[in-house]
Amino acid sequence: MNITVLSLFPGMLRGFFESSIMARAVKRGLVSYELVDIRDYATDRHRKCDDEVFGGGAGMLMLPGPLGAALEAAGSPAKRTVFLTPSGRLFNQAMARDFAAERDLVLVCGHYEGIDQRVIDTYVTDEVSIGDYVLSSGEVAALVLVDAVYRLVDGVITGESLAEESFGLGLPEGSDGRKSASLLEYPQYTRPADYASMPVPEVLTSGHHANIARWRLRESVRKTLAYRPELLAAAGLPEEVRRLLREIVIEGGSREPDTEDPGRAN
Ligand code: 6GU
Repeated sequence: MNITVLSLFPGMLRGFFESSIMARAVKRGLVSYELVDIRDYATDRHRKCDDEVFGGGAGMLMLPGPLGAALEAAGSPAKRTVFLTPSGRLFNQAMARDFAAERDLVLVCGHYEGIDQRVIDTYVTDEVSIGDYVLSSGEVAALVLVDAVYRLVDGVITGESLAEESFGLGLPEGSDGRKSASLLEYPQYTRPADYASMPVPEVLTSGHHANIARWRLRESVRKTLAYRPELLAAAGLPEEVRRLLREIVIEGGSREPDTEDPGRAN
């Protein structure tokens, strides 16, 4: 996959592409990237890239001239072209998979109050927001999108890791087409078994795989109910999950699970 990012502050992006798993993916030829400084496409001697908004209002807008020229040079709109904006469609894992299937991706980072609508109409194929809050720079949002997308490109991370996060809970597909999307991850522990007088839940050191799986599913349901109850409103939750949900609600949602209770075993 080739990723082109258009920005007024490409220095904000460079460190990400030169570090960690992304750096390795680039080295292995799985991902290539280009960081384009929009200011290089400004035509006046001040390299001006923004101006006041027609009709009035606070803030400045990015000029269509330099940005349009940069987009043209990047191959938009023939290539999938994403504008990062808080007024876009809310980003999710299904969109990440959709973008990961593209050979080329062009991202536009907005600054100031945004960009001229005519640039959006001419070059942008997707307007994407990463969440219901306002960031001062589209660069941070672009990196969130890039991170979610490139790791889904074949070979970037092991298929095993992807399979685990997608299917680990053995649930039917959620609305985004992946199984794990239905429930949040259960709590995890490593050595030592007793840390600061807090022992690891006993069931996890029991070696009883069925009980461990039951405990994890139950904790996932409990956590999802507490943090993301809307995920549980989805139709088609497996009967086992709905049963756990009823039990947790009756308990008040906070009681320690008792997986050793034979009455609760399947
Ligand atoms: Cl994509 N950009 C900005 N500036 N703020 C945001 C956002 C994007 N998504 C959420 N907030």
